[in-house]
Amino acid sequence: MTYRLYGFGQSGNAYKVALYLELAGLPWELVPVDFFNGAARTPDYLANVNEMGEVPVLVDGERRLTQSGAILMHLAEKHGSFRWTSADERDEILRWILFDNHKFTSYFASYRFMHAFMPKDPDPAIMAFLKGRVDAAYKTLDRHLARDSAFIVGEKPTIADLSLAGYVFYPVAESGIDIAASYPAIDAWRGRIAALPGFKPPYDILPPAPGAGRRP
Ligand SMILES: N[C@@H](CCC(=O)N[C@@H](CS)C(=O)NCC(=O)O)C(=O)O
Repeated sequence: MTYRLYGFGQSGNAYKVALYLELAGLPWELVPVDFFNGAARTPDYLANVNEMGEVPVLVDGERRLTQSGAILMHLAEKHGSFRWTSADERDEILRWILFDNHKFTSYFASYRFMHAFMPKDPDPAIMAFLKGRVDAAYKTLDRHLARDSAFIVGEKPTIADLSLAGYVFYPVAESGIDIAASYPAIDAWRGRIAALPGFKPPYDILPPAPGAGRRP
């Protein structure tokens, strides 16, 4: 069985799933989504692919899964790679995946999208607000990694790491946020992820969709 993943290169949320599939050595193929030309908003997509109008979507046989966190939980449960080893660890992983979805990925992805991929220049007040939220979330993870462990939950990588790593490998020019300069513990942690066998950065796994914004 070959997994089918709906995604595109600029989507760090799709990258989270693609990275799992690559690192776990599972067979998969991309269903490219022409995102910047509205492909995820068509009536057909909403009715037959994802009612939330989002990528990623993973097709696993008869099942169609959405939400990167739920997909990662499903894959870890099924295949064992990057899985929890106890109920407590599972709770910790879920806690960090929720933090990622609500704060860490969410604000960064919005900021980057407006910085690089919108057709018009963004409103400076909105950018200032988002930048403050990005900084708070990144500082939270930076403190956690500086204090606690090599990976997000313990000394081995789990799906929590793959989730939080969704957006940290894109070129600095896309967001204007230099992780290496501002968040040293995150920078060291992403180096440990990049050292995992089979690792590839986002655009080496997923080709970018055409038509994105005005820069870089
Ligand atoms: N929490 C979701 C977020 C997915 C998401 O926001 N994907 C973006 C692309 S990276 C999207 O499809 N956005 C469409 C929209 O927000 O309308 C996940 O982790 O899968």
